[in-house]
Amino acid sequence: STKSSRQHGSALEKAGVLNKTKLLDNGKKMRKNWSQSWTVLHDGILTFHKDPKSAPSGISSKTSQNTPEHTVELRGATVGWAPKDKSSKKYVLELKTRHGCEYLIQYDTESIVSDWHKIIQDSIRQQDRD
Ligand code: I3S
Repeated sequence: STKSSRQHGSALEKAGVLNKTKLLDNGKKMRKNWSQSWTVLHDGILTFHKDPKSAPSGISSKTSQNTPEHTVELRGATVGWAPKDKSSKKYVLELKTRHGCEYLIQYDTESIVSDWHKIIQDSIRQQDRD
C-alpha cells in the first residue's frame, strides 16, 4: 500500500440518505427490516447511521449520528444490482461482505443508487489493490 494509492482512495467518499436492510449477519439470516439511514463511505468503510429524525427524543442527534448502526468493511466485498426475488422495490443494490454479511441498499431515484453503486464498486477495487 502506497501513500499515492491512499490519496487516490481518499477521494472515494460520499454521504447521503438511503434505505437499507441487513439480510445476513456472518452467514446467519436476519429478519428483513427496511429503515432509512444516513450512509457514509470513507476510506473503504461504509457506515449506516440511524436517521436522527427517527431517533427517540432524549437521545441527542449527535450521538445517533456518530455511532453507526452498521459498519461494513468493503475489502473483499461485492456489490451489484439485487436479483428481483430479493425485493419488490426498485433500484436495489446487494452488498455482500467477505465475512458473510449481506445488505440491501435502495432509493427510489435511480441516479442516486447508481452513483452509490459506482463509488462502492470503486472503493472495493481500491481496497483490493492496497
Ligand atoms: O422479501 P420479503 O420477505 O417479501 O420482504 C418484505 C417483508 O419483509 C415485509 O415485511 P413483513 O413481512 O413484516 O410484512 C416488508 O414490509 C417489505 O418491505 C419486504 O419486501 P420488499 O420487497 O419491500 O423488500
